[in-house]
Amino acid sequence: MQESRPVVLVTRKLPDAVEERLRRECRPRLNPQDRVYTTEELIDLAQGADAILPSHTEQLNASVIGSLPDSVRAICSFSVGYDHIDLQAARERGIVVTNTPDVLSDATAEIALLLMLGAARRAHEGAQLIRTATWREWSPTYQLGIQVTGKRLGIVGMGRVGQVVAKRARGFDMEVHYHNRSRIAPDLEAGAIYHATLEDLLPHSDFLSIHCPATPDTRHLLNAERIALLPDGAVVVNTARGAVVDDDALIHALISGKLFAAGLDVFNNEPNIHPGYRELPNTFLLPHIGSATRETRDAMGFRALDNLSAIFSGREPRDRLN
Ligand code: 8YV
Repeated sequence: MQESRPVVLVTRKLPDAVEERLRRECRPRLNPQDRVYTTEELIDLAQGADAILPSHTEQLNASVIGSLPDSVRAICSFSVGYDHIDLQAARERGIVVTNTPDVLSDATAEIALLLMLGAARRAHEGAQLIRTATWREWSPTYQLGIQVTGKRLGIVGMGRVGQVVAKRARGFDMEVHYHNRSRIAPDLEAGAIYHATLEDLLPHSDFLSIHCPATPDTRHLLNAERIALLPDGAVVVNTARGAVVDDDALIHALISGKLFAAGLDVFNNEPNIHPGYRELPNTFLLPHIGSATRETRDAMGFRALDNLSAIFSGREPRDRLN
């Protein structure tokens, strides 16, 4: 009998439960060493594969997609973001592309809140004092941060993650403002105040949390001119993509005191981030762990597999992007 299970190139080591299901439902080419493949290796390993299950660490730009073998019919990404995949190039080659929305909204919103709190309450400096045994004193004016409770939160991109962040922020009595390409329905807004332009939103944002995708339009969306529109002493948080922020402008504003602090989980050129961030005491930095919970990484894998299995059983995948 001819084997009908699709051959799937899985570029990164996935959670055990996901790999078990992969072995049951597909013929996976796994990466137990979890080495990040070069483009050449990826193209080589894709020979004869029916599908690729990449993470955001693989750049599937037009040239890579153009070099994939004809056998590849689907790219089911283990990510909600898809800035690493050229959708148009994939469409032209008849390759279906999917992502994993919804299942990581809670985990990513948790990290946004952690960054907000950590940046505002100087968690990096405090932790450093403890770890380096340099904590010498307590005083009423020592290590003063700024309070999150009751402040205004500006959300850039009120999609799935932005909406969960707004909901959690209400638990801190924050007044939620947002900018989105279009206004969302009143029941989803839940009292959040819509601003038709980013320029309108910024002056209302004591805290600014970025949740828009990285596209050519949003590249360096947070630049020097826009940072200048934030209230003095604002806190900027990014759990979306580094490309949305102009690093030099953000670092300059953190040094000048225009901004009180920044909490960042995503960066340009990860993991070789702009060294300026590391040198500043008022940055609270995490290594792209927005969706890194056991529950969520399982759910992302299963969602990618649901999409894959739909495609190879002739059904429309739930999360088709192109
Ligand atoms: C993932 C993310 O960890 O899903 C995304 O877009 O940024 C992260 O939460 C990563 O992309 C996995 O490929």
